[in-house]
Amino acid sequence: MSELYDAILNGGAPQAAEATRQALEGGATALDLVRREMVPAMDEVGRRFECEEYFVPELLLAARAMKASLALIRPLLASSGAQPAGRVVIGAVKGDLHDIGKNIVASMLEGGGFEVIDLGSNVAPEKFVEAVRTHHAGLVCLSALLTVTMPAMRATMDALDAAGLRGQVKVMVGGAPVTGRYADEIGADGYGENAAAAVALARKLVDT
Ligand code: B12
Repeated sequence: MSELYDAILNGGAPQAAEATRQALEGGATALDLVRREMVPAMDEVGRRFECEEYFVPELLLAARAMKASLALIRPLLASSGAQPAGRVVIGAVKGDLHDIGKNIVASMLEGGGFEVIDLGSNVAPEKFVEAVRTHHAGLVCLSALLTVTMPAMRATMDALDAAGLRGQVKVMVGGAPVTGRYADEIGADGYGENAAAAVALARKLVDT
């Protein structure tokens, strides 16, 4: 693993940005860095958290380092002005502050040619409804990392339904505790395990 992996694991934001710059200059692609360094580093952070080697402060530092790197990578993943493949509203559901995976999905969707409206984290159902209306989005992506925030996905589905928008938007869900079965249960149109799967599924959903 490279310096970027270590920088994220050690929570060094300036080091992560520098390692990202160097790797890009050395010819690495943005996608390579996400897949081979950033996601594995956050997986390791998660593992250390689970076995109590890391605590919340370390998580926050790692997340900050990841963001510093993502800020440099994001523009490279975004498409170069071609006709958008579709318009997507994305956010982490109400109560959920985890936004790293959601940010990666958003960046990859941009890289896949979608126009992405990122509502951030802790997004209330009515905010999703408002954004779909305002931006005439064809796809909504909901992210949840906590089992206790998964019900907010269902609440968001219900809010879209109550607003009469369910017929015009597809909904895709994801996040570590979310499963395909849960997606079916709440009536979502699809579930993606990771950012690459999210892009493939988004393409499929906007085509149907
Ligand atoms: C970083 C982190 C934090 C950071 C978040 C910083 C940030 N800005 O995001 C901080 C410190 C804030 C945090 C806080 C908490 N956390 Co936390 N956190 C994590 C950790 C270590 C990593 C998450 C992460 O970023 N993973 C890396 C990314 C790349 O992966 P990902 O998010 O899964 O996303 C990928 C896929 O899931 C998918 N995906 C994600 N979203 C979507 C959406 C769609 C539409 C699609 C298709 C795909 C998709 O694609 C992504 C890219 O491949 C996880 C452990 C883990 N291993 O997951 C715990 C974890 C999620 N946290 C946990 C907990 C308990 C908490 C706290 C309650 C802790 C506390 N006691 O305060 C709080 C809750 C805060 C809140 N209200 O949200 C638990 C959740 C347990 C559960 N099942 O409910 C975990 C699993 C740790 C654990 N084992 O205990 N956390």
